[in-house]
Amino acid sequence: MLNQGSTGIREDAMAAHPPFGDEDLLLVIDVQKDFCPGGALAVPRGDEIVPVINRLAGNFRRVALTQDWHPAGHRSFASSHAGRQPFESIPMAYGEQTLWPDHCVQGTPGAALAAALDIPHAELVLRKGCRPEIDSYSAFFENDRRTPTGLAGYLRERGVRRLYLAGLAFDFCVRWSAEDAAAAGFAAIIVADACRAIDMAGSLAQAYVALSAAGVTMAAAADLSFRS
Ligand code: VGL
Ligand code: ZN
Repeated sequence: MLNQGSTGIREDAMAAHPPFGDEDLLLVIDVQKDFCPGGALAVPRGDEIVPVINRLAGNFRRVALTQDWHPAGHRSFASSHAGRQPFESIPMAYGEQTLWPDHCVQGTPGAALAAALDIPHAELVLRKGCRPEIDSYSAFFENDRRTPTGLAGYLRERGVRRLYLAGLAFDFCVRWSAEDAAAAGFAAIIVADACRAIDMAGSLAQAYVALSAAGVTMAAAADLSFRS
């Protein structure tokens, strides 16, 4: 027998509500074809996180996505610098910049979200790295570490207090986004098994040190499913 409350609304419908509330938001970083196996800047096993993120997203009322979204000839591409190879580092006006293979070029198939990503209720898609002269790892600030993307303002105005982060790559865009989220006053939790790392030149070890210093915590997707 169905338990009908005073409103006449079936109470078992409540069970379908996500356990996270309006102050919690899942921020899915750069889950794009170019960062998955076969893509231009493939993160090892990057595709494995897609079903994990899809499941996780079902627990959140609020989800936002980011897309790395570079113009052709972007300054972070090794191909824009004569004699330079991908994964070398060079000084730029705003500091050291790793040079990457051409990736996530605006409007190309590689810049599209991974085809299997299935989050119809995502409320925002933020594109970053759009300016030709400057890279943007973080969803909050470009790589000069001063130019805001506007995301902190959006989240504050919309009442978000706690951010759960997932995506690619753990040691670059997820790391910088999480650090900036914590610095901006949000609680920041990385869902570790919903991320994969590039792991180059010590980047993974550096990420762990920086994240722990920034007060970012790590969680597992399975643990979050039980939170109420
Ligand atoms: C990323 C390198 C270059 C990332 C983006 O999403 O982590 N990494 N552009
Ligand atoms: Zn990029």
